Amino acid sequence: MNAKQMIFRGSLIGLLALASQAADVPDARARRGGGAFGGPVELGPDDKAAFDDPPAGIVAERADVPHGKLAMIEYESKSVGTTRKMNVYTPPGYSTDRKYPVLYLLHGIGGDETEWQRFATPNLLLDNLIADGKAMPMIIVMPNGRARQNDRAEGNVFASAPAFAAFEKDLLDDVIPTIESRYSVQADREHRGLAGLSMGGGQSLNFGLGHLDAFAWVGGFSSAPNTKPPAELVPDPEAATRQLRLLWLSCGNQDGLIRISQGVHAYLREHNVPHLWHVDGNGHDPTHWRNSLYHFAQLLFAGTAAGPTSSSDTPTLRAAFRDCFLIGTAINRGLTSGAGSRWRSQEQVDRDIAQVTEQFNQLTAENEMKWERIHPREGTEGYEFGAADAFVDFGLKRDMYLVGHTLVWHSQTPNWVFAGTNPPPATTGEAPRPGRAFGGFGRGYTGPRASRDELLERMRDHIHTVVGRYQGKIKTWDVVNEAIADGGSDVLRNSLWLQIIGPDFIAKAFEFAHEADPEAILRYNDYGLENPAKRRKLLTLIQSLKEQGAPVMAIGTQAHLNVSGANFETMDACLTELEALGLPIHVTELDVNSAQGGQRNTGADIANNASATQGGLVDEANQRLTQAYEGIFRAFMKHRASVEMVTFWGPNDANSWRRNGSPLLFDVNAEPKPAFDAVLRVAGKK
Ligand code: 9MR
Repeated sequence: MNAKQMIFRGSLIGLLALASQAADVPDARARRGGGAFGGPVELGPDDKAAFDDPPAGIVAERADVPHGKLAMIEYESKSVGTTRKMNVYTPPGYSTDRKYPVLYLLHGIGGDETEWQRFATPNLLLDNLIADGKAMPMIIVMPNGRARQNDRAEGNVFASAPAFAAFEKDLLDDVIPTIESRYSVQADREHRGLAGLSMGGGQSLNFGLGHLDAFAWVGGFSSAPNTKPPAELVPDPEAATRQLRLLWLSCGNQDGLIRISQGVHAYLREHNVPHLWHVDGNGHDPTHWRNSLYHFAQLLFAGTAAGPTSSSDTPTLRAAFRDCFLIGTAINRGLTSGAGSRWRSQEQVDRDIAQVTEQFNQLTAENEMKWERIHPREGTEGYEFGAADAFVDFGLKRDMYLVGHTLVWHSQTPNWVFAGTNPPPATTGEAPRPGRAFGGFGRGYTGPRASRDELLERMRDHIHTVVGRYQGKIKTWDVVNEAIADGGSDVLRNSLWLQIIGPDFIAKAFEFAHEADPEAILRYNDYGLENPAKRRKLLTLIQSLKEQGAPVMAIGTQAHLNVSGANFETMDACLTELEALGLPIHVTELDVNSAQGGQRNTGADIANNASATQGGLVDEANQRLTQAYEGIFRAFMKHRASVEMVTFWGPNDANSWRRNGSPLLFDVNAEPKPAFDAVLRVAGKK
């Protein structure tokens, strides 16, 4: 036996000891504090809980809720050559008039097809979640993961490890076909999940990630050392990113096998494969497994036509464009707090959240990370992270790709940032605009100023603190926003950043952001790039940034459009030229204003917004909006090799900065408009 095998054997013996203990103790709380086994636990900064512990009573048998059924069924396994058993849960009201998604749930080394039932009563757990509207009706299949003639957990359980590997064939060739022939199921990868505990966690990662054509939802709960090395599990991170709907990894921080999951997490993080990493306070025990199933089940199948948040059979943008680009929305604290307000009732907020969860796979912080919000006062005590943290939690819980907006901007930057002891020049270029309502912060400041070095130091501190805090969670940052001048021949806007630091303020911002998170995608973001003159300036700016060696990694084109100018040709021309820069293109703030007042200009400058949404809607607004969206999405699809992300500036009209202009695909009730259907048609899904 070589060293590696010895470690493996040692861990399995640990597992074995545990399995016999745990299996004998129906309530895992009795084992709590039993200490680590399998090795010392070393926790890193990432090893934190993504979810709070569930409330008490998650598996209580409630008289007030409908119950599903559990049935122990038999099947002929060709691969094993025997008749085998599996425990199958069908949800309350199961009917062949409907098709259900299926979760295959695998047990540990000391268990069999009854183990999950003993540890977590998945039937009661799901009955409760479904009744509370937190999980969708699904079938749960609990097979026996020991694929050999005698599949009882008898004798030297350690010796059965190879049979756990052999189960791959039984699962794919016998278990799944049996379920799909006997039950009314949605028989495709989008509606198939695979998860398990301990050895079953390792099996789920090995088989699930090894067969992405069969499973889009994969979970490992305190996965055992049978887990393949991460590079073997995910040899092609890009394909995994594209195909996976959810990859869940969890472990207790008292679990001596946590290094297995930590290793997988580190590799996924390094290769930017989205996944959920949840470390709770348990050991290698049924409490962790039950709680993990509780959280995992709530995420399962979300956003598929049958997802938990889907009130109807509405198809989804995220599914339609899955193979093309990320599709996202900006959201604000009204949504992430989850609470109703004077402007939007609890019911409406619930609907907004459901729509966001169902339709999108990417989120941008609309306002919560702007300087004035996240860093309103000077000094290390001057940061306010609450709302930004809530955004990140909201997104991570939904397994969304997160974008931070925005680090350096002429607007919404508090005056203290620019203030100092140097007298301002006689003329300050851009006319100061009074008042906060028009985003006057920053550019309205006319007092004595900071020096170049002082301002650079403030910028560095801000970027390092904010980007550093969300490292690994926020994947893309708008580093510099709207630095290009609108009219005239100057390339750069005459902002206080430019005046005080000089034109290299942009390159510096990118350098600082890259230092803070070398993995983050850093983008330059601006509006009005559909206008050829402004686009030329952008090309000049990006060339110059490249020459300065600034780590600009993507171009953000906001695309705040008007129905009068939004069409295939204009967007095609815009993307064709942007593409020539050789950088990925992100459409960052898409909306199409249908208000009469908006038809005069294509600016996104906040100061113009009041008039841009006045005058009522243009004639036949809905029809024109539909045509506009159809055209621009055709252009996105034509350029999909370069377009990596399309983000709407709000999920629906009620949540839009231009709500009077009815600019989005969903109306104020979060109901899809005809433009939504047109966009899906472009994707070939309707
Ligand atoms: O939509 C945002 C609105 O809620 C804010 O009041 C405003 C000022 O912070 O910013 C809006 O978003 C802007 C974005 O941050 C940058 N590009 C233009 C957007 C619309 O003005």
